[in-house]
Amino acid sequence: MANGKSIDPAIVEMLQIAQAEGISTAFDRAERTAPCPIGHTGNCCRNCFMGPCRLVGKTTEGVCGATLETVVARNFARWVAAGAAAHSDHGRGMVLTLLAAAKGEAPDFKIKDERKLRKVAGYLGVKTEGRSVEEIAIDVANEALVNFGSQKEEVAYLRRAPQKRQALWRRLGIAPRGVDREVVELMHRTNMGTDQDAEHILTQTMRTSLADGWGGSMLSTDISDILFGTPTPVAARSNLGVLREDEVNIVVHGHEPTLSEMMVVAASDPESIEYAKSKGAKGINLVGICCTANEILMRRGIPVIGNLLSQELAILTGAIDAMVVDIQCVMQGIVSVAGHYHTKIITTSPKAKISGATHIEFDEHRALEVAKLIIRTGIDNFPNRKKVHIPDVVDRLVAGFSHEYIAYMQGGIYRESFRPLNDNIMNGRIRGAVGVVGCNNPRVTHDSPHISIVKELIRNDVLVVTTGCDAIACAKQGLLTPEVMDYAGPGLREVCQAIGVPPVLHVGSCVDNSRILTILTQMATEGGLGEDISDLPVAGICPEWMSEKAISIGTYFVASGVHTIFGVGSPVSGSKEVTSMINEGWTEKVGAGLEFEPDWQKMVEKVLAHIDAKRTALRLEEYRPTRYARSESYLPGDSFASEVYQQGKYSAAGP
Ligand code: BF8
Repeated sequence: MANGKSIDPAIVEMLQIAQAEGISTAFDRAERTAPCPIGHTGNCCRNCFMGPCRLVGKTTEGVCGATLETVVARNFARWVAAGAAAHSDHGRGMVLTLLAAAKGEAPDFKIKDERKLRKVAGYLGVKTEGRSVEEIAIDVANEALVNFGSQKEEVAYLRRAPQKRQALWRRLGIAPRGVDREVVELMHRTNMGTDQDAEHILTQTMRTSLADGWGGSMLSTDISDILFGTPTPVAARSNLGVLREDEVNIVVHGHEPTLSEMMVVAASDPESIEYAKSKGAKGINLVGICCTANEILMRRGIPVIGNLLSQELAILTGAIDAMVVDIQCVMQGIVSVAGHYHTKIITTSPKAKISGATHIEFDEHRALEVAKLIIRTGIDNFPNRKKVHIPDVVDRLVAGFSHEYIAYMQGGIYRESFRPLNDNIMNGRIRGAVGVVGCNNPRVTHDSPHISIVKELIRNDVLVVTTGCDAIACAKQGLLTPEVMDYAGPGLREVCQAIGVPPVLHVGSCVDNSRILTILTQMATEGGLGEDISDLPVAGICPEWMSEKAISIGTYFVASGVHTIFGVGSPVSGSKEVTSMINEGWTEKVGAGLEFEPDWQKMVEKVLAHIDAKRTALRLEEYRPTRYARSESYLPGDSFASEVYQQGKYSAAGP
């Protein structure tokens, strides 16, 4: 049963247990539930009750006369609206926490990164001279809220993009106003009987996605850094093997760093540890799943035990005393899986409850108190454990590559820049760079496309930056360790060795894809690689996507000038016209297109061809794989045999 479902050995092991115990997970639900063939390709219109209309076979228009293009474009647009709303509502939560912290109403939160606060104040036009940190923070938070709700003004952060890109957005009429307005307008336009021109709908779709990427998400990243610290490299461990048989295991799962950061504090509170000991445990082991894990991994080195498809299987270990969830990517199925074990599922967001779960609402005004209560609830559950089975699978990793650190690592405090990266792309040591991001989807072998693509890219001298569930897949397979350098192409390896970083850089959670926009802007403005993001030899890949959020990210990557390819399947394949509008059409408009390609090898081929075409257009050195690292003193595979790499066992797992 487990065969072919995952390449993660811990998940394969747990799937066998699920089968033996007769417990249903997303893996077998996916097998039982074939995708709806009409909705899958975007052909189903359910925007009014004259339908739903299924535009298949001879039916080429809905009851209202809506054409296939209109229906497919509207469906795509609504995915982007929902994805942008999710990221941005999360971002707004961060801003409200900053405001409460600065006003002294959320005393458990402090401003950790004053330098970043001042930088963000500069972007938002907030005065800093002669003012206290709190005064600046209040104005920054209020200005950020104005940006969320801006009715006419462009989002302030657009000014962080390359000049040429800003001018293009304004010319095309897609420079976004506040994300709240753009999302509402897109929902309005796709309401029955409003915008009925596919291309026009898709243009507003780009505008909405930009309000996410350069608005809601970028603000979320920045405010999280101000509150919790801007990440710098940190060593950590991953996968289910970090669960402890003799400690209280508490998993945080979801997306918001506010609760998870406070959980880190509460879990190390001596009183809580003593309480855990009074219940027979040796201590408290806090670990994470999905993007909230990425947040506390990047800043605190808290272990990450899995990505989207790990959430139910983790419970099957019988070792999780509490799984604490907030928002997004939390499967309802965890409650029924937990019903077979002692695990308590605790929902915490006022926005998200799950029937059958325990709800302990998080309140930033008394954050530590609530976090301690949650920890105590987990501890109280420890004596109820029955059979425990923890797979002996652990890997090591290095995370924490914020865009600030990436600039710093290329020259230190006095000479930080993107010059070395640009120079090495120009001379061909590095062929290009790719952001590999996004979800898991049980319609493909769990983690397999992620890992195959990343390995193939670094082998071809392509620097990889990663976020979200791709980053966690890489973490679980040792691809975020310096050892993996041995298997990078020779030119890329030389550069990474000189700087002292792995060839795969974990830059954060999904809202932190905004860090990639900043990195690309810095590359475009550093000089030598054109003047706009669309000139750069770079691309985006989302191999195992499933979420509306991923579609919003893909669209803002493209609207920012990054050609992007998604795996799994296409939600617009029902219309050739829409498929072409978002690829060839957008390439003409914004210099980048959005493609869907289920075959991972073809994705890599396309991306490499795209990178090489950009190199040619820039008149850069032709990429030659054997040109660099000719010294015989260091050869690929010196430390590990290549069979070891193929088996994915190249990083020696720590305890
Ligand atoms: O926001 S990568 S499955 S966990 S949507 Fe979700 Fe996709 Fe994972 Fe993070 Ni992003």
